Amino acid sequence: MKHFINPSDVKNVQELVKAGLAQKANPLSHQHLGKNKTLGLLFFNSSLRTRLSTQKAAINLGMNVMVMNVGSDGWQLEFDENVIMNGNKAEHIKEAAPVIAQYCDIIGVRSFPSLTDKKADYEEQVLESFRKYAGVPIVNLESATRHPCQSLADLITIAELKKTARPKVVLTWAPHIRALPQAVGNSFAEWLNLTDYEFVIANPEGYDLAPEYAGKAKITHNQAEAFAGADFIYAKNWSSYKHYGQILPGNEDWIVSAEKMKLTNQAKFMHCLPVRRGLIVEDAVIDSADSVVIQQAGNRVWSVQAVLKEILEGM
Ligand code: SN0
Repeated sequence: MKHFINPSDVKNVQELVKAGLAQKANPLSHQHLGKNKTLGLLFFNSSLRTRLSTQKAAINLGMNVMVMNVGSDGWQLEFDENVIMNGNKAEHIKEAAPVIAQYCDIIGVRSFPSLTDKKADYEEQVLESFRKYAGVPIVNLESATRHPCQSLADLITIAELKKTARPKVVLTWAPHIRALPQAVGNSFAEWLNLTDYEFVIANPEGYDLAPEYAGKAKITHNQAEAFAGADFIYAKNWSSYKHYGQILPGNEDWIVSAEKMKLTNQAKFMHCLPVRRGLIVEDAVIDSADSVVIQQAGNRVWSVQAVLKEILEGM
């Protein structure tokens, strides 16, 4: 693997899931692989799990780690080509990326979408510019349209917990007060579509994900129908793709409730976190024995450790 930006960078997703489980069983098995290698983590946005789990995975692999909140501590970066830089952006990505690459063997980047410029967001201007100008492997720590480290951790979690070969997995939209990216939903769908699990996406009208991400999933606007017989309920809010970046009125009743969970096949409750209790999910659900959000977050280490290991092995 050279980069880890989207699933097409991965040779075999099932093998990567297995590699994650193997790292979990034996975290220090490759602790010399990253010796004298430096991982740079660049955050344009907030992070808890991504930052700490990636740092932990790198430590397990013997790497050195440098972290920078480039969004708040760095110069504002220009990504457009052929512009006169007479605004508030002091540095161009054409200099910033190759400079950082001289200090780092691998660069991880977190950059959320603008949610105003659909074209730039869906062209992945920030991540693709790093890929183009850094010349070292790039790891996507949540970009405008994807969160592959999360999705790989989610597949690892489902692999650990599934009771049948082909569980019914439901991605359900849930309400939120802020306009959030589609990245987690997009990415979960994109990766689920690479398994043979039964996969249903439930969301209100106007909230369909971009078709290239929803892929072959069954899409329904009827949440109760989706929940029926489900083995996994994965809750996530996202703002509208169609009415780009908007929160559409209504739909507060899409909260994941204990009542709705009764429709399922005693489904496990999943969420990538951070989660807003009382909006996305009732306390009774996230505090129940069927909630696996903590295990899911724990698996973030093994997901990114499998990715870093494969990149290091290819260097
Ligand atoms: C991010 C998102 O993409 O939805 C990160 C998820 C891993 N979530 C948020 O920004 C939540 C912010 C909030 O106010 O609840």
